[in-house]
Amino acid sequence: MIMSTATQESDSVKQAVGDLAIFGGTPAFKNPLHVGQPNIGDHKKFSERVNDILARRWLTNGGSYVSDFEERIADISGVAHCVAMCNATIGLEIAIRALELKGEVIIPSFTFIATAHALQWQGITPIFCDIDRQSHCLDPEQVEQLITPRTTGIIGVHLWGRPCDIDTLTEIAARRGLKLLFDSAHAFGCSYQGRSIGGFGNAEVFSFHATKFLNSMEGGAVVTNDPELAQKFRLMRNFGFSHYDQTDSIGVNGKLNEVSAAMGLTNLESMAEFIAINLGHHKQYQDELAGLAGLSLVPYDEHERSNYQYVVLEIDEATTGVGRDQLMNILHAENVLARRYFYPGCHRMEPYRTLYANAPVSLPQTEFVAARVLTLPTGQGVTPASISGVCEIIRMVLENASEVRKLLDERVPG
Ligand code: T4K
Repeated sequence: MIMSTATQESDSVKQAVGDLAIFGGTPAFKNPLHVGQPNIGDHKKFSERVNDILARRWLTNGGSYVSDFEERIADISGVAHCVAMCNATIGLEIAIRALELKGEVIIPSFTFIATAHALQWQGITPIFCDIDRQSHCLDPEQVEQLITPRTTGIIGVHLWGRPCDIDTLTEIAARRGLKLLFDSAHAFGCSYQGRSIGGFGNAEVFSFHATKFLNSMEGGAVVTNDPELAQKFRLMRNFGFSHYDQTDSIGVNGKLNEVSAAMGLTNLESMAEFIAINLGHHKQYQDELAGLAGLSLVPYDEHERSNYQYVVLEIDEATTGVGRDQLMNILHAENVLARRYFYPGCHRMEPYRTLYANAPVSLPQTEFVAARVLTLPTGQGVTPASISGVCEIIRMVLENASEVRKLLDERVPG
């Protein structure tokens, strides 16, 4: 049985703009309503597994919970090899090194900073590419334009769990002799043209961080159908050790521990319920925010499998009359901690803003999307009543946009 951790209900009805907490009213939620609250499976089963780990005194380094977890992830993703990692960032770093990427690698700027850091950390230049305005993923046309003699690879990111244009990227990588890696941190349990995410490109990297659809508290995995590459990942994950006292390559400590694997295994048993909850929440947001001009919810393709982990609003300020940041500040005052992932885009964050200040490329779609998106609370920790509370606030703000805007402007001196 899954125990709900939801404690918040919206208990302050907003009848007038003056009731909004940002203007002095009582916050709608007593406790913060987070984006990214963990989905947690059966507490009892998890405890039993932890007790077993303690009794057997095997905590990490080749433990049986990690190998069971790897088997299950490979099975669900339809790939031959899964190498569990302590997090996806280390997974990306290991995959990048094992694929022998160097020089320049093309990535989207509109992603979590770890995608860029995993390259720069190893002295490889991330070349920031624009995204497609609809999919929020790499624009293959610009990828092609950015290829230079120094380019060794492409990293696509399946943002929000919605797959990139995998076919076109695969074709470009093959034709131009480049490696193709996918940052699939958001996309465990999702599909592309009916095939599970995990088996595309040279390798894919999942994140099992607490905030992800499937979590092992901290954790990740690199998956591939290439046995030699998988062996390289395994060696690099454990300092390069192949036997006692023998290293075959350079390596790092990327190992997942047994308790994290136990958490991952426990949560896998509730995967179907997590998807059902997320899908229900997504539909509820869609229904309760319907008809608000200038506001749209990023859709998931009904013909594919999705984990629905992100509820992403796009706000067109010219139509709504209230900007994304204004709406976010209003929600924060109500204790709804909506997030503007992945603002302002990696190219505008340090060290990249300074390092590549003169990069010639323009990223209009990235800038456009990064200025509009706002992610809303979802997942097992959020109740339908809380979602109704969030939607009521958004609706009342947008239906009274000019009054809200006027009051907001009055708050800023000058
Ligand atoms: N590639 C992509 C595309 C990614 O999105 C990520 C990670 C990675 C690579 C790297 O994966 P990992 O190395 O992390 O495995 C969070 C996560 O830390 C990060 O994993 C994730 N992406 C990113 C999108 O979100 P923050 O800075 O938002 O974390 P934080 O601490 O603000 O947490 C988010 C919200 O979740 C908060 O409002 C509080 C809530 N929360 C968080 C935790 C940890 C809880 O309620 N309980 C919790 O235990 O980065």
